[in-house]
This record gives sequence, C-alpha cells and structure tokens, in this order.
Amino acid sequence: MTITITAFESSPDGGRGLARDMPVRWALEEAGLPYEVRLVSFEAMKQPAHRALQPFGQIPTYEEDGLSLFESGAIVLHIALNHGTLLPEEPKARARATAWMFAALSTVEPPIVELEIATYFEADKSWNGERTPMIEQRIRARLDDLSAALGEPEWLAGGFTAADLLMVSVLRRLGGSGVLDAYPSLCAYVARGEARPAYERAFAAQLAVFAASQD
Ligand code: GTB
Repeated sequence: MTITITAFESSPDGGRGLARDMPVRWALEEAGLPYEVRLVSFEAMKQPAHRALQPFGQIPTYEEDGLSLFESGAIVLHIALNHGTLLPEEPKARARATAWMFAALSTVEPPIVELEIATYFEADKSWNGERTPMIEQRIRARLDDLSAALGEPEWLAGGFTAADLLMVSVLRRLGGSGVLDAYPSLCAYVARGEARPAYERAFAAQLAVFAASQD
C-alpha cells in the first residue's frame, strides 16, 4: 500500500506546521504508516488535475490504493478507522471520540480561523479594531467550555485519540495571538500533544520541506 498526500511546495506558515497537511502527517505517524508527499504550488492547486482530487483547489489530499480523499478531518478519520489505534474499539467510546473530532473542527476552529483572517488579511480595514476583540471573545467562550470539559484528564476521550490530534492542531493555530495564554490547562494539553514522538516526526518532516523551499 502506497499512501501519497499533498502539501504546500512552500508553506506560508514559515515551517510552523500550521497548514493542514500537518494533522494528516501526524495521524500517519501515529499509525506507523509510511507515506509520500507530493508538493504543489498555489498555481498547481487550482489546475484540473489537482481539483480532481480536491474540488476546492486546496491541500491536503490523500491517495491510497485507488482511494482519493480530501478534507483533513475526513482523512484523519479514515486513518483512525482503518489503521492504528487513534480511536477506541468500543463502539460508544469510539462515537464519543468522533464527536470530539467534529467539535474540534466545527465548534472550536471556526472563530480561530476568523481571527487568522482578521489578523493576516483584514488588518488594514477601518473596522478591524472593533471586529478583532469580538472574535477573540468568541474564541474565549469556546476555550472556557473546552477547558471545563477537559478538566484534569490528559486527553479528551480516554487515552490519546484522533480527537486530541485534531483539537491540539486547532489550538496550535492560536500560537502568537496570546489568546491561549490565559488557559494554562489548554497550554499544557497542547504541549502534551507536541511532545508525542509521532508529532515530532511529522513536524520535522514538514519543516524540512519548508527549509528546502528556501534554498
Ligand atoms: N477544510 C479543508 C481541510 O481541512 O482539508 C481546508 C483546507 C485548507 O484550508 N487548505 C489550505 C489551502 O490549501 C492550506 S491549510 N489554501 C490554499 C488555497 O485555498 O488556495 C490552511 C492554512 C494556510 C496557511 C496557514 N499559515 O500560513 O499559517 C495556516 C493554515
């Protein structure tokens, strides 16, 4: 079985591992699956050949033995369901962990992406000074609830699962904003994720791509 994913030829994140090939790489590393990476330029992403794999002209994509997938969450779910130990076996525990995967991507992440847009693309707008604190407040509302739900345990749904992989990936996108700093338990949660050997291997692999793009 050969697995091929796509990633930015030169990531605008400067090698910080914030692009969405990172959770896919991390899941593959957790599952112990070797993979190849096809690097794509922004131009190539918008061409029909890439859109046949990713209808929105984005990365990442995933190809495995005649199966092609897009959407990083769906790819991580596929890896978790079919390879390795990223989801519990017991059906109710599995359903609960899957709910947290969706919570990461559809409840916690949206205002975080809004903040990135406000920071990187709307900083010069006259209304940005009013909008940004409103977005930060919406993020804090999610983080208040997330830290309460996580409580003392190390991970969201028993042992480390794909839910933690996605939630940590989402929270990492707050890096540099300062918003996460008010949540020591969530900072520690992110640090626990980043300390996993599989995370470290995935991070190093994407950083090597970025470094090579700068040569
Ligand atoms: N919902 C899709 C998924 O989860 O797979 C979203 C995919 C997506 O947003 N892909 C982005 C992309 O291809 C890259 S990851 N963008 C190019 C385009 O749309 O033309 C998002 C991202 C980009 C940059 C940074 N950064 O610079 O920090 C972080 C995250």
